[in-house]
Amino acid sequence: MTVPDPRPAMRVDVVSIFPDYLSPLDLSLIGKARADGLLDVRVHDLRDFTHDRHRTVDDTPYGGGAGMVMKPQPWSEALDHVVAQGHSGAKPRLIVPGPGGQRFTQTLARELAREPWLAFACGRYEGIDERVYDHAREDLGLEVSVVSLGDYVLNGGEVAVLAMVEAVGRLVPGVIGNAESLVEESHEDGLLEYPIYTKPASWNGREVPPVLLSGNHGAIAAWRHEQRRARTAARRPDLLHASHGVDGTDVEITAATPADVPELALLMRACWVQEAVANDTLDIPALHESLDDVRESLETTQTWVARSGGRLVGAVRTVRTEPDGDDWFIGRLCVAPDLQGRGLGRRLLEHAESTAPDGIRTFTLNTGARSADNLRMYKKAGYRLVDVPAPIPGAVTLVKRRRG
Ligand code: 6GU
Repeated sequence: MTVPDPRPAMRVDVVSIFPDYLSPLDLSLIGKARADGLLDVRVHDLRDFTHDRHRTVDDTPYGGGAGMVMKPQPWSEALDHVVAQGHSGAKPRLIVPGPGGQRFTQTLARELAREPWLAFACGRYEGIDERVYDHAREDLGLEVSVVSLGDYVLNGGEVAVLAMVEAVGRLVPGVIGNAESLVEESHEDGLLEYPIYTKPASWNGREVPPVLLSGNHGAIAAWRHEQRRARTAARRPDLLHASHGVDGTDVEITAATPADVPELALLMRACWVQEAVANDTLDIPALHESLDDVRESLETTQTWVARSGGRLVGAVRTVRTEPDGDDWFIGRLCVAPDLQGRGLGRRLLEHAESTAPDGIRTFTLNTGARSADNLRMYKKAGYRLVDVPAPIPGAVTLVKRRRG
């Protein structure tokens, strides 16, 4: 038997003129977490803090305009009451739901789940007198956040509080038994979830995708990842970070300009640190290129940059080996570490070859003798190791004849 922790993991206070609106917090997982003592949720009626016969909470706006404004006095007394219940200086973080706030996201839900105490102030009508926010911040010393569920208007904050308490509460340790189910979810890593199926395998003439019945876990993982990517692209392209969509085909290759230099230098440093590790040496000229070196190289070579979704994801440089020679040198071919192995390097290589002027008969490049992935890609692209000493220790030279 487990002994319940005497202190709940999180306390939540909600102030509203419709306390009954929050009764769903007694149900389901959140209700169980309350019963188990993991969440201490207390709902307060704002009208209990009025002093007139009609229990008035609103009045007309100064300066005119539509609708009514929530009066400062009941709100300040309600917040004072909530804060007074804290022990030894503890204070809640105050969340005011409203369409004018910062967006409520999984990231914010995670942040709020780390707070020991949250207080929600549900506004109605056009909102709460601005001085209530000042009172909360300046007199009570609360951190105040206005938070919106999305770009649409609700009649009040109560529905939003239900959503936020559910999203935050389920992240509080112990509320959900299987912590793994928290990880494999839409939004947890920036992509939407893959489609899911259960028995029977054939239902009303509709089949479960065969790969899921194959028992091939690698194939299943690859299929699910592709489903997530495609679904996110279709439904929420705004979520699709460059790194998820890039497959070597949706990149744009353009001539590098001085504006590319800072990003280019950073990308090159990242790529050549990787090379330094693979080849166990710091003696690689590319690794030591400074910002100024990269800037100057734009004048002495033709540099190309690959961008995807605005992000610089690869680069390559070309130069005629001898002023009037027939060899085209391809150098500094690099691809962002998270995007390697998707064909982008090959595309940059083909681009570098395609820009060679008439009279070029061979392509030459260098790479680390132990840079296995690079060597494999270059050989597949038709390059052959040649017995020419490379200009750099530990490097090898590869050559390819131009076709036609
Ligand atoms: Cl948090 N409150 C209200 N009143 N309307 C909203 C909202 C919140 N989020 C979107 N619309």
